[in-house]
Amino acid sequence: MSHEEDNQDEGGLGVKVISKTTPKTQKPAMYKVLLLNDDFTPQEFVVWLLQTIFKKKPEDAFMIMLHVHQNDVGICGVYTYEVAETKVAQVMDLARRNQHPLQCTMEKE
Ligand code: TYC
Repeated sequence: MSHEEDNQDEGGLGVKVISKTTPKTQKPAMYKVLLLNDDFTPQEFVVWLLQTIFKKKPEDAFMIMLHVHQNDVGICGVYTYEVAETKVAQVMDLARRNQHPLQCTMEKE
C-alpha cells in the first residue's frame, strides 16, 4: 500500500518533490467473540455475562442471549486479539465457577 505526496514548493526555487510514502500503520486484525447455545445454562446468567463482560445494555444483552438460544450461536462483540482472548477466558472462567456448560470462542473476522 502506498500513496503519493505532492510537496509544496516552499523554497520558491521552481522545484517540486513528489515522494512516495508507505503508511507505517495497519489496522489490527479483529476477532468475533462467539457464544454457543446449550440446554442448561440459565438465560439470566447469559444476560448477566453479556452486561458484565461485554458491557451490553440490558435490552441488547437480552436480544443477544435470545439470538443464541434460537440460532445456536451469536456474536457478543468484535475486538482485537488480546481483548477477545481475555473476554473468552473471563466467560469460560465464570461459567466453570458457576458450574454451567456455557461455551465461548473467538474467530478471526
Ligand atoms: N438455551 C439456554 C436455556 O434455555 C439459554 C442459553 C442461551 C444458554 C444462550 C447458552 O449461550 C447461551 N436455558
